[in-house]
Amino acid sequence: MSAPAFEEVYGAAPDGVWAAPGRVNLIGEHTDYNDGFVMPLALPHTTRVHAARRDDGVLRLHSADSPGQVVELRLDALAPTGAVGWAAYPAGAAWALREAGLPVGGADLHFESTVPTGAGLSSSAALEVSTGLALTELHGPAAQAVTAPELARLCQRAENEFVGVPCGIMDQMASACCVEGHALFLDTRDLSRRQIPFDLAALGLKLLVVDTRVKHELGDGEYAKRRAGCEEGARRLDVRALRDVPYEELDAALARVGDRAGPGGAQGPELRALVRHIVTENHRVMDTVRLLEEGDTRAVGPLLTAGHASLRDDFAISCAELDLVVDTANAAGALGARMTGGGFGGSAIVLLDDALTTEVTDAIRTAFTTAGYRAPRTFEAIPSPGAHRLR
Ligand code: GAF
Repeated sequence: MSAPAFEEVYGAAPDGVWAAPGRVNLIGEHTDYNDGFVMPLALPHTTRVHAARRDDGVLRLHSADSPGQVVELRLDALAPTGAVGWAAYPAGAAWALREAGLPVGGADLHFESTVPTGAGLSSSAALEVSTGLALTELHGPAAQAVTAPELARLCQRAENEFVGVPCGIMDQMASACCVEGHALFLDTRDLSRRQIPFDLAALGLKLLVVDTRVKHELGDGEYAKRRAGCEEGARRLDVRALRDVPYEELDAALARVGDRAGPGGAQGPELRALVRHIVTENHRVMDTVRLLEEGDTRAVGPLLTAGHASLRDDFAISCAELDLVVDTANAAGALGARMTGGGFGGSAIVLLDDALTTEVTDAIRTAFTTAGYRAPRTFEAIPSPGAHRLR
């Protein structure tokens, strides 16, 4: 069945259409809630919202994925309730904009998305940011004054407080601020950023995304546990966030974390492993930026693989399917590979010579079949624009 258009749902044409992309993260995983460094790039996969302004304080939401089900909410009654389901993301974005005092009113919204859900590719951020952009642009100059990073912050607040997921800022910043042909090097402490040219085709290289189709669920408590463990590590080291632990002082810092169990029951060795991942991962991001800026893109491969080992062994958020992608891709001649996003399933990325694409992809497929896993979905990560108005 084809998706019902805005007109069919609401009986009139929309005022405009906005799009916000999903993302893959090249490197810098779980560093964002430690005030650290990340380097995502936007995907060509977007959430598009067809939107018409309303001036009666009503927000109506409809998704092509749930045809015929219109969610109707009053803006002045929106409150963080721990509500589940897709509508919590756009409702949360509207709530956060209004909490920030922006003169955002009602709207009729119809969503269509090509961002795979539960694949670690930021479908939630795409939903929040597309909503935020549409609402601010529909409701006049005062609302339009919000900058892209401010919008990202508000969408993060929507996810943290309205939806109840304790995520960092990376996904919303990627969706709002990425630039076509570039990776976004972001300091998540102050949101300072640099767009790093990322033209792999010119170098005969490719970045593949392999969606294992193992569903990840950020809300299942494991993400929050890692976050709490990192915060405990920072407390023991007497720093504002683990970003402040210098790489050169890692051994001394690990010794200071000690053996005491943490508040959530995490043992000393587990806390030390979390700290080690964050400190080494921030260092890998800086190395990646340097290599890309020096034009030594091939040398980024081993950093990706080292990042994966750290996420698997120290942060303990990989899974058998993700490990199989990484090991198989590397054995088949890739330059490097790693899981990307929150973990516990979702997607991996593979950096490889373009000429090896078929070989590596086939090797991964065969390995999945042999292991009895569901066939993965594979596509190229083409660095695409951040959120924008389509018409
Ligand atoms: C998820 C979160 F939403 C991000 O904030 C980030 O922490 C990521 O996992 C891990 O790097 O996508």
